[in-house]
Amino acid sequence: MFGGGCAGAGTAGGARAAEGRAQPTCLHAMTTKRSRSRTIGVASDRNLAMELVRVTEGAAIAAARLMGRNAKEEADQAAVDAMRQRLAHVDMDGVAVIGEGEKDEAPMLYIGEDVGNGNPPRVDVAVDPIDGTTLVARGLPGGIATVALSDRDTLYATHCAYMEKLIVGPRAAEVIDITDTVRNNLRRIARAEGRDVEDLTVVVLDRPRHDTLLRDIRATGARVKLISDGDVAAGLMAAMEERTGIDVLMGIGGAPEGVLTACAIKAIGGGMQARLAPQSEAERRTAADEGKDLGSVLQLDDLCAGENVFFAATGITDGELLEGVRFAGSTARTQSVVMRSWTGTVRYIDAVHNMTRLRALAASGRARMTPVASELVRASPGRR
Ligand code: VTB
Repeated sequence: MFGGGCAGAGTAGGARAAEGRAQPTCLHAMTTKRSRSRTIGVASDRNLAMELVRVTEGAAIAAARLMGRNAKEEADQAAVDAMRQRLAHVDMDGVAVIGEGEKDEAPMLYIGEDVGNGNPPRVDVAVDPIDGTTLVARGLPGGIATVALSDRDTLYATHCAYMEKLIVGPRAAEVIDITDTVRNNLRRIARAEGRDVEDLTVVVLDRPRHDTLLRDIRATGARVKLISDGDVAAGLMAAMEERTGIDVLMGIGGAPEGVLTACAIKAIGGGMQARLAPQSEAERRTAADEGKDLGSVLQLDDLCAGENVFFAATGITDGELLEGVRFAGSTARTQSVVMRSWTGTVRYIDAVHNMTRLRALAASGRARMTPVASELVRASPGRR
């Protein structure tokens, strides 16, 4: 729980995270280092996910304005800016451990960057302002904005770009083994689910590196769903079996996305195993420099050792998990999901943002009070 300082720092995951943590990699991060970290002595019943959703709503609205414009960088930058601005107002003493964007050299929140207003609790922060930038740039389904928080020193830290993942829902959580064959895993998962392998649906990123994996899955008779991007949402769907019709996620995707997904799975209660999967010599060197053992299996608690984990995601483009941002008349409508590991509560939040009022607040200089105001002003038709 929050309190007592570095919860999890003594755990395997916590120790690894602390050891792997990089120094701030940009001037901004280095100039904002605070010395006012405090610990809290009592457990807090705050559900920070309820505050995080305002952050993801702001990022989603900012990115959605640029949907389909074939401008990945611009959309990403808009989402990053909105997220950074909103995170600064959240009551927390956070450090960005996962700031997606390194792999694609995209705009990002930097690893080591301080986030939040410096008040307790002390937390690790993982962000992906847009998971599925290409989806948003092309107006395709499945782009989301997402943030997670966990007790300080409990998130897996790495600069490696790629990670092999195996994700299932709660019923099959105990039967997966990423070191075993695809066939054996799918057989055990089907048994745990009380179904035939032929009735399982496995979601896989559509990449040439997955040719053998796909052949192995298809040889078992299982159904396959290929996605072009967005494996955070896909991982959530695999764990949220009752809502999505997807049972398993397999294959190699982004490592930052893997840690974010693990945060959500701590709340949903599914199963996840992972292994770093470098795709280049440079990445292998990064792993070696970080002292990472490429053979070792990362369990859910290695990826996220926190007891208090909060996750929020908002749809940018319409997807199977979440609806995208809809601009209509003087409103913008968003759909989000928020989760908290302590209680396991999962909430879906539909919000209607009143553009007219928020624009008036922005004009009066009081927009800071309203996290999405500036995005709405930017996003309102005819303003750009
Ligand atoms: C996935 C996907 C992301 O990276 O993690 C993917 O969810 C993996 O990397 O949206 P490659 O695209 O290089 O295969 C993203 O596409 C983000 O870059």
